[in-house]
Amino acid sequence: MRPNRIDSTHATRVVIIGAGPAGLLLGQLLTSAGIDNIVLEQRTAEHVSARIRAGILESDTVDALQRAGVGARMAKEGLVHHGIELSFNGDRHRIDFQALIGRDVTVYGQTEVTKDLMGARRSAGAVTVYEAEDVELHDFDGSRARVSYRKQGVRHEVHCDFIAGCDGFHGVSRASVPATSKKIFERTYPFSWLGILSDTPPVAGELIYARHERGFALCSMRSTARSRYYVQVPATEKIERWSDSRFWDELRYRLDAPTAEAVVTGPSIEKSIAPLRSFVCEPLRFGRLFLAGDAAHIVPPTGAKGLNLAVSDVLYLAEGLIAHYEHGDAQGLDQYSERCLRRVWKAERFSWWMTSLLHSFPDSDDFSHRIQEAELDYLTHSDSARRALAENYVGLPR
Ligand code: RFL
Ligand code: PHB
Repeated sequence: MRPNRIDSTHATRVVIIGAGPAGLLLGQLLTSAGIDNIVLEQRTAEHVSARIRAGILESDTVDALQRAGVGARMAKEGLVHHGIELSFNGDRHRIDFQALIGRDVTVYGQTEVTKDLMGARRSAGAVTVYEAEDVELHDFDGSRARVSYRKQGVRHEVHCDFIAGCDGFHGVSRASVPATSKKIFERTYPFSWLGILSDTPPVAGELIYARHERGFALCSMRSTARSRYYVQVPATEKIERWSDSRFWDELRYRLDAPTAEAVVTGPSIEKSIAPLRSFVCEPLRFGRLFLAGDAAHIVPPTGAKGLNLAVSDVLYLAEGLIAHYEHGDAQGLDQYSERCLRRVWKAERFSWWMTSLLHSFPDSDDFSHRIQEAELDYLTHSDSARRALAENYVGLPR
């Protein structure tokens, strides 16, 4: 068999690469507007719908999912949180979003968002090709783009007007752009997050972000019966070294005493390590290719911004594509990159700041340590400082 032979050719308006939340939401918005699209995903549907990732939705993300017609289960099962708590120096300090800015966040797992979007796509009869191998992008700098892929040994090619690169940080879309056409901004951190999921009641009604000399810890949840906990570990850490009991001991060690005592332990049902990174690729548009979500930018998870940023990119992209198809108006697409980047950089700043505030840096000197303490002290005593945290955490306006 010749490797480059094309066995079948199709056409659509928009090829979406990646069936994560960015790709699936874009598909949902385009399908609802009558714009033909195909989603190409390299993994199986089961894999995509089982990945454990984000947990916190900004109120604008909740509204967007509702407007997109995928909010029914989220409205029933999502937990609305009016604030978060910071734990340090043996005490807990609440940041009351409602009192400070009159807004909330919702706890509803990315896994559930993904399942709701997959269900909507199935009901609409829109095409998703799972297990699409060797996806390649062609001619996106020309007058008509193409995407080729292989499925069960058969090579397909799809002709399209536009390609949406929604294939996450390790995807093929950004990698297909020549290095001379893009500028990369990046910061890596010398630590990762070790996370576990367990069917135990959460230790508190709201999330607790803890700073401790041994490292950061986070108490989160997926429901009133399912907890998600994280501890900071060195970037070189191996998951095999973490039994459940070691994890629970380390978590409790990093929390203030009353919280540590209240932790209900149990077997983990998932355990994984995620590296922390800040990353932005500029611009987000290359001719007929648009990057959205983690394909374009990454934030460390401390500010809970990644999924929310992916949703806001997709809203701008869908608006631009709908204006193009419905009114021949190119402005939204032309301004896509600039509009997204303005928001992206503010989320990058906030996520970097939350990370710097709450983690232990192995190379940190006494000066940096005192600055961290002063920042926490300022937060506990200033409404203005807390309001700045609250408005960023809940989500800046689009
Ligand atoms: P995804 O979810 O990575 O989806 C990309 C999809 O593209 C597919 N793909 C390809 N398909 C075809 N061909 C290829 N060559 C392909 N390469 C890849 C992949 O299989 C996948 O299905 O990107 P997307 O859609 O941009 O969504 C981004 C979010 O997943 C991410 O930002 C969040 O999970 C980040 N994040 C959080 N975000 C929040 O807003 N709130 C949170 O509370 C939050 N917590 C987190 C997080 C991420 C974490 N990890 C694991 C990094 C907590 C953690 C621990
Ligand atoms: C989560 O529940 O997975 C979660 C919550 C808040 C974060 C990061 C992750 O900042």
